[in-house]
Amino acid sequence: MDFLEDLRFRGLLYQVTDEDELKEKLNKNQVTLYAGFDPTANSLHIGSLLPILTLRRFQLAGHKPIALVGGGTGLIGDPSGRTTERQLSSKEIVVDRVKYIKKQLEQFIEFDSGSNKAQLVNNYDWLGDIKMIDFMRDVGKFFPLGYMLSKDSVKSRMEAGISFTEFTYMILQAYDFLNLKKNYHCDLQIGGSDQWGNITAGIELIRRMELGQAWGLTFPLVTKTDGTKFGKTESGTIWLDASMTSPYQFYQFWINTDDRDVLTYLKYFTFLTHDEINNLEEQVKSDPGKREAQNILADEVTTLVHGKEALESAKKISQALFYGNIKELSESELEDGFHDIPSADLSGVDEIGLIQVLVDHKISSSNRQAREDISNGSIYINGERQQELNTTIKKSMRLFNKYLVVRRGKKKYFLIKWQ
Ligand code: 485
Repeated sequence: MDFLEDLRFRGLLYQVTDEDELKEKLNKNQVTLYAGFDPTANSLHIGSLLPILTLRRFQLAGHKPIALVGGGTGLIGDPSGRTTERQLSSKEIVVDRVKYIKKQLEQFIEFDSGSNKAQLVNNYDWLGDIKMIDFMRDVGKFFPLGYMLSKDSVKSRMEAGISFTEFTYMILQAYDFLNLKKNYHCDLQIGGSDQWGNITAGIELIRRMELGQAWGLTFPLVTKTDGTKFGKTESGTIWLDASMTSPYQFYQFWINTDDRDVLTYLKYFTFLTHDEINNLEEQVKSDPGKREAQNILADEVTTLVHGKEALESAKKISQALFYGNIKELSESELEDGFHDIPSADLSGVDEIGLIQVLVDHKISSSNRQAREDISNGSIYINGERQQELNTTIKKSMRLFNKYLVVRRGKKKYFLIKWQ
């Protein structure tokens, strides 16, 4: 199938310059393309996954991706899609982040072999040495003020304010494209829809400097039907780094996808075929309760980002929490699974009555309720049902010498720790 048509099926085509020409070019030749990632944190997050996977789709179709890390632009700050000025990051911090981000990118795109192996570049390598006067003479002249002011990233900030620093960001990104066109034969830049202004600024600069034609392609911003922000949960951003968001939390994020979003995400974030995706669409319609599409989505994306083993462990934790067989978890699996669950530290307390625990930590709403909960069999300790009203929590009951998992009913968990 035509490559752009695959992107269209997946809902990944938002804006394209000269679509017909680009289509022909992609069908005829190997095209070098790039996407840029600014080092704004120590890890990429699932928002960056879409551009990374799109680079990979291009590579699988025979094209040559360049992943650009913004070691230079990261020192300036892109105003696109932001309502307020960014805090400048220190140079040391940015240098550090670049290292982490490079490592992560290498996980998703083939950098080592093939005629279309990817390249990793850092724009600090060319932006870092630019002389101010030269830059203003050689590049600045191609940027009429009216053109710059008409960009959304600037227009939307006229009220709230924008510094000269962020105002000039688009010129740096345009200069990157120019440089990659000149030195890497890069003809296409891709990015999220917030990048359209910066991408077209580059195309325009290339044209004005008579370096020929270049193309741009954006994909939509990922949204959630319930109106909340994609990639964030109550406990924060979903990062790609396993030490910042554990594979279990990552898996849970995808498993919890709304029925109304799951098809969109399967198209965006997996490499399943159109037939496989269409089948899952049928399943969501005919048997939504089974959550087959969510299961496949979570399996696919977790494997892609964290590997098979981490997926198995994430599923094991999920199962244990669902069925209550807590004792099957290793210490780290238990810690991972209970990361976001209410807890209390009872260090120094060797023994305590079960009823008191239930009342103290509001697991049951009152003394009377606690007794009732125990009698009717809805209280579990470490997965075992407790029906004795006078049960005492003893040291010997602790898992790994420091945890006690209390559950009320099917789902309500509470963790007690001893340090
Ligand atoms: O030459 C370039 C230099 C820097 C950039 C791109 C080209 C980075 C770009 N300005 C940017 O800020 N990108 C965002 C980032 O780094 O987090 C996100 C975009 C998103 C998607 C992704 O990068 O918000 O839409 O393009 C790759």
